[in-house]
Amino acid sequence: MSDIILHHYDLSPFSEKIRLTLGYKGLDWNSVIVEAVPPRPLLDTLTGGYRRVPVLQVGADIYCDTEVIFHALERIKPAPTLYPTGEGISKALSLWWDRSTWKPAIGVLVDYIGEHLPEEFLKDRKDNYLGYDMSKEGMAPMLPAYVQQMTAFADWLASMLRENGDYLTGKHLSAADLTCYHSLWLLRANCGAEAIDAQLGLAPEVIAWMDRIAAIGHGNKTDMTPEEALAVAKAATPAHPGLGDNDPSGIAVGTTVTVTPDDNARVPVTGTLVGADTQEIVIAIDSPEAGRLHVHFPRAGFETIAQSNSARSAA
Ligand SMILES: N[C@@H](CCC(=O)N[C@@H](CS)C(=O)NCC(=O)O)C(=O)O
Repeated sequence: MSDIILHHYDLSPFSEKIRLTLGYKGLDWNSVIVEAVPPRPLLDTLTGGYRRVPVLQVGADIYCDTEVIFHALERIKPAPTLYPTGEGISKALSLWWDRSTWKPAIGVLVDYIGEHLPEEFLKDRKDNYLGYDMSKEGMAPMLPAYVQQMTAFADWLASMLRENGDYLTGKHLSAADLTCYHSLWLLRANCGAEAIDAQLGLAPEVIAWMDRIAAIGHGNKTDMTPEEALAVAKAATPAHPGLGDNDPSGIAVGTTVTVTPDDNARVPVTGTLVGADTQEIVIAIDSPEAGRLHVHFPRAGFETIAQSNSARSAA
């Protein structure tokens, strides 16, 4: 049985990035479908309360956020690489796309399907995730601006594809392709490809690139229940983080910290620092249900605050 477990739901575009990554790397994986609206008590036990989706689990190691999930899958199976032109360009493009297009994409999406979104979904997204009202009426006043933004950014994709080849950073697919694909996938899948292609003026290069990415597929998955995933975590021992005591702000291993996303769903996860470097932080959490787990986060886009005072002395 594969060690890789993805907690996700079908309509989640951030999950689609990772499903495609699993397909691209030819990895077998276990699929745990979670509710689109919390509560997700078993997933909360695994993450310490991080509330976004997807989450990757490998035994007792839990990876929160697609950036650190990319990295984990790259470690598990280095080839084909997600960083054919280096990590910097892929990560920078990914962060730009996710941060700049998420709200505009939601604005365009709800213009098409907003009336079908249940009240409890909208309330949850406003109160606990986005912090704004994503109903059709709530987003409508800014719709022209959302279309303008998406169109501008999609043009940049076209320019990259014209200059660089089949993929954004060159001849080979990178993590940036999977990221920049996902919100356009969300729109085309839910609103109709023809309508979105016309509204956002998607260039033929962008449409052909999306077709190439869609053709990757999701690889070989096996369904798993949340209870089975929890049992896997409980039976496993976390891997050595292998990052050392290298937090750039001087927080020492052994310190109690909170790790919180800096954009939305700002729920702090509390644990003991077990490893950190400039790109990743790993904290240990303990619970009777899952035993000891190591929870991994990227550094970009997250804030780590020491709660106990055991800062490393500056070298
Ligand atoms: N930066 C995060 C963003 C993840 C994210 O926003 N995911 C959406 C689903 S596509 C989400 O969690 N929505 C709220 C929820 O499902 O609870 C990542 O890259 O994983």
